[in-house]
Amino acid sequence: MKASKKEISGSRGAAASTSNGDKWSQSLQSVFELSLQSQGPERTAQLLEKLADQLRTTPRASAGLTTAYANTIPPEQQAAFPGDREIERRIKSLIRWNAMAMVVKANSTTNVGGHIASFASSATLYEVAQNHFFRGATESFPGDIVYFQGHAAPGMYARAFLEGRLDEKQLQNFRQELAEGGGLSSYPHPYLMPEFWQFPTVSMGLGPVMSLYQARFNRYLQARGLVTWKEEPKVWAFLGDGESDEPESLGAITLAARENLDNLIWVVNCNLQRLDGPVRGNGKIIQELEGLFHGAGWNVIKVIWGTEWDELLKRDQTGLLLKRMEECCDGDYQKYIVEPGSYTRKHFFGKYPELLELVTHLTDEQISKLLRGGHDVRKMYAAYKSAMDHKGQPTVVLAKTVKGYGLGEAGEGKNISHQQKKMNEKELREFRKRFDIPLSDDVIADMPFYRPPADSPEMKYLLAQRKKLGGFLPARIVKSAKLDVPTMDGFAEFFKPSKTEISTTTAFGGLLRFLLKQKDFSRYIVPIIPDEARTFGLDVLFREIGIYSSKGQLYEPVDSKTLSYYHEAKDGQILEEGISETGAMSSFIAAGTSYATHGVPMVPFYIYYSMFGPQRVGDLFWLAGDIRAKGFLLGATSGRTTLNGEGLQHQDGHSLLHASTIPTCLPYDPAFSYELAVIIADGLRRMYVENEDVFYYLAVYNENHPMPAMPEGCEDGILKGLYKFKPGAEGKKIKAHIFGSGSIMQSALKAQEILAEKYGVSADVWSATSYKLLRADAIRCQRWNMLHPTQPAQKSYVETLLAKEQGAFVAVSDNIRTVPDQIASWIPGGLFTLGTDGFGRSDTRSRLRRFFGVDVESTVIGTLYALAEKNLIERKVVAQAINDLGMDAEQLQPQLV
Ligand SMILES: Cc1ncc(C[n+]2csc(CCOP(=O)(O)OP(=O)(O)O)c2C)c(N)n1
Ligand SMILES: [Mg+2]
Repeated sequence: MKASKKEISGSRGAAASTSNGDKWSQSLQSVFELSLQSQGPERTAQLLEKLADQLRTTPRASAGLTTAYANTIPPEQQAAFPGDREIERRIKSLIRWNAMAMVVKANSTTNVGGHIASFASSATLYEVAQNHFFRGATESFPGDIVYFQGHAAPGMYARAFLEGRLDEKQLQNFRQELAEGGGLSSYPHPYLMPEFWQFPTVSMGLGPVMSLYQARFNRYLQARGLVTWKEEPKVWAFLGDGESDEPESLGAITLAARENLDNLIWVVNCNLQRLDGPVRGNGKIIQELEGLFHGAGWNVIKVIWGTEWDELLKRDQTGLLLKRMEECCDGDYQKYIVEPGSYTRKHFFGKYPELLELVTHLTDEQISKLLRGGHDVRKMYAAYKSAMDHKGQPTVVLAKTVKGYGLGEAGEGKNISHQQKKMNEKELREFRKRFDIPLSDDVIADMPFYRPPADSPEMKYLLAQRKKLGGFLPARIVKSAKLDVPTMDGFAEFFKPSKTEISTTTAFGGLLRFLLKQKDFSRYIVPIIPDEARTFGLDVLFREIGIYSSKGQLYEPVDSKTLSYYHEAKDGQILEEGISETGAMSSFIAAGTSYATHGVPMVPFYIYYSMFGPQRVGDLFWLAGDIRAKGFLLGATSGRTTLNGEGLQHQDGHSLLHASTIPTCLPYDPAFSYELAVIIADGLRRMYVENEDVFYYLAVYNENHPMPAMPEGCEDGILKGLYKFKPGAEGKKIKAHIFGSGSIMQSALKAQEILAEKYGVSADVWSATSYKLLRADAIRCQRWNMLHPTQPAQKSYVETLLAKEQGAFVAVSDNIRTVPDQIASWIPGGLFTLGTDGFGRSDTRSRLRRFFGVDVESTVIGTLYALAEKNLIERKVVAQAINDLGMDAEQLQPQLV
């Protein structure tokens, strides 16, 4: 197809102004070279910077953070591709086929879902890395750390199948993990496939942010001398362009530049589409991301065009091709994929007659096959090589691809591509043809998986490349390593009564400092704080163990003369994350999985403002379970009424419930120092000696009160979740039981006295350290009993413990009632619960506790009411108590709906 004469003459203006532009560009180039010669590079840089500043303040000038819509690496600077392109193409095609077949097969008989289009677009991004860059773990190298894009999981399974690591049965059972013989998890889940996946990624944004903190944690481990690597592993994160919209994806990228994390490489698969449609139909996501990453101080490598475009760009003397590339928006580029080559000729090249001229030698078919950079192994290799060699900055590779590449009519570049999981026979045949899959017509409809014979060139090549690179990835290899943790006896000093009244937060500070003094153990501790150390009285640690900073301390801190000055050090132990709970939680996860990632078990203690825990970053809490993280999370300033002045957005009465929802999390609500000590001592044993993959959530409070001595023999009860702390007065006929926890234990203890003195009730006070653990145990028994109806029933711990107790049972806590109610079904005669449902507000503790109904008086009245409900006392006694204790029956209540 040729452009008409009229069209060519009509565009002279544009061409003329471009050649004018060329002259300017040449003049500037010679001034630049002259300046370099006479003034030197530094002075030239200053001059250019000055000019750039002027440009930035010129109305309508660009911010100067983006470059042309072209590949960052020009062809002449491209590292040569060292592989065998043809064999790699064949391997990749087989992986494409198996990945597609896995999803389509699963959906032919079930509705389990799956994705084809994401991996179809990123196959080359992974294959180049697998054949040439990702290094597996060896004796002397820890292995590169790779965050695989969640939706590309079928591609990773398909490769592992060729590698002989997964069998056909497993592929057959993709997303059917409960099927006979087991199956493959939908996405990367180390909890479900602990020998395969290392990092969960599918909740978008979490992979990217974790990778930043992982790369920084690798530096921390090195700086503290906990690892010595001859070669530093790279951290690779693969993400989608749509995923970049998540605040977690981009919100912390400046950290990587600030910390000079040249051990970090991000690859953004810019297929221009997300789930519903284009990522930036009216703009260009690659340019937007380039500007952002440049602004954040990253090295940016754009891989937009495949090799065939080099020739066209070279031949284009007018500059119009680049201009045309820049003026099209992503919506246009998507259309060029869906439409035939003739459309691209007409609408892309056809805008300028000179461009039509440029492609007259190409057929429409050839035009439609002009590749995007992310599908060209040579371009991707050059980009990765450059990223690997880059020093001083993290690198992001922005690779342009096509969503659903190769799916043709079934979903290439279409808005429905993401959801596509079925293909008809015709589409399967086309796919087979396009990728030369050696399967015959009569089997194609069955979509058999295909693995070439072991002695085929493909298999030999694939295995040889991985062998050269040290082994397979992904792979999660846990070398069991025990820590020399202090035993329970070692904590004896915390089992004694405190000399003064203290809070459980202060008690924790003491415990942490004690642990930091344990010779062979202390170096494995990672204290993590998001800008709140002073709130928790932990600022003393600044001087004692230092705050990690890759730069040391380049200034004299204003408080250098004080005892706990702000001490930053290259080998500092504290990770002071600033105001980023997401960052701090990512560090917790990096440290808590170090036992698996690096074979170095680290013990994170992440202490933070309770309200900004699971409510703020709950998805990362959930992920901590999936990734099998270990460590201690401390929700400080816990309790809706214990933290009093801060009000509605700060007062937390529900984190314990959130934490209870995470299967591998052990949530505790200790009331006393010794309970905290017992829980931490046992946690260290379970996680770092028994190697259990669990983590702890501990609620700690800021209210000072006496810390009693540990009663004899209560350790087991503390750990299981309930024990009798203080029996009620003897010689009283009426019996009750109050479960207290956290700071509100104080209400229970005072209520116990009043009940005995004024109302003749003997109330035992129990410390309920973990309702979730009690419930978990009860549920286990209940399910067993249900399924073994004719056998003697099992009895849970809580049922056994309370079996002989009489009277009424009451729970009181500084959390919503749902926390204690978790065990209500197993309490003899039911449980009456007092809690802090509703929004917090600022006031004194006593007024707040009266308002919510968890103060001493409310506890007394609640206990009497529970007794009256059981006809164990008369109702008028309750009314009398309301009167005696000055309770306003019509007082303001927390609003609940
Ligand atoms: C936090 C979160 N929100 C939503 C989703 C659902 N989701 C799965 S894939 C997807 C689109 C992904 O687009 P993109 O990041 O561009 O990846 P691509 O498949 O195009 O490579 C969405 C919205 C998710 N997995 N995680
Ligand atoms: Mg996308």
